[in-house]
Amino acid sequence: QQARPVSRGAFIVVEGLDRAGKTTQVKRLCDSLYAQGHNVKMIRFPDRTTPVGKMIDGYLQSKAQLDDHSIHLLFSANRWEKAAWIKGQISQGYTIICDRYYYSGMVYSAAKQNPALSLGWARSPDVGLPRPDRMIFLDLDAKEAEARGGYGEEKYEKRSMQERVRELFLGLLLKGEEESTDMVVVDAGQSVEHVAHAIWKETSGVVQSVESGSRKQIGT
Ligand code: Z5A
Repeated sequence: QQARPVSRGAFIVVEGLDRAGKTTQVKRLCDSLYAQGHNVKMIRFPDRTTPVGKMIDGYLQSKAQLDDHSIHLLFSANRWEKAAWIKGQISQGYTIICDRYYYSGMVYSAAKQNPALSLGWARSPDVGLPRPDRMIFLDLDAKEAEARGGYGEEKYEKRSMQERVRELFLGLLLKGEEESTDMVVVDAGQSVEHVAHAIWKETSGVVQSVESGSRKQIGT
């Protein structure tokens, strides 16, 4: 289908535990939006292709040791590297579907239980980044996530860490700030089809209203 002129593109983030199905669902959502005539691009964090991303990759693969604060700031820098690109694409009418964002940044660092690294501290370096129009949290029990393929190869892929991460993600709903108002929880324990359908229900209307101009500029 031919893409139609739009006011701006939407910015949709998909979050969740490792193996919750983020990559699978981001691709499906892009395909569905594209099939309906939307201009759409996907992006993922960490972006391991940049110099900063390569440092993050080394850390996640336990090839490099880094202080908790240092790695946190690298994850944030990795997002700032792409901030202007995201804004530019959105203003040109592209809807961006993003696999992980600053929510992961906050909760994974806070889940380390380093007393000098609170959730509040973890949010601060990301303040000012483009704010999503909707964040979908794919909620999955840590045990179920573990049973899915390839689990256990990287730094944070341990049951206790994943359980704390899930708790912190769900705790964002109670914060009463933008993290909670932007967030919708989808049960990721269902079939791929069912999860895709639930995500579609929560995002297609947002994309339509953004593109038709009923939502203002992208927030920060
Ligand atoms: N991290 C951080 O600490 N700070 C930050 O700021 C950011 C990230 C941005 C790497 O992330 C690590 O970085 C991550 C958080 C931390 N923690 N660790 N370790 P990543 O995004 O590169 O890695 P990941 O989360 O592990 O991605 P993933 O392995 O690609 O998982 P996924 O995208 O959620 O799942 P998937 O690839 O779509 O599916 C995984 C498997 O499950 C696959 O075999 C599928 O076929 C299967 N699957 C998918 N959906 C289903 C359903 N519905 N049923 C059954 N099976 C399914």
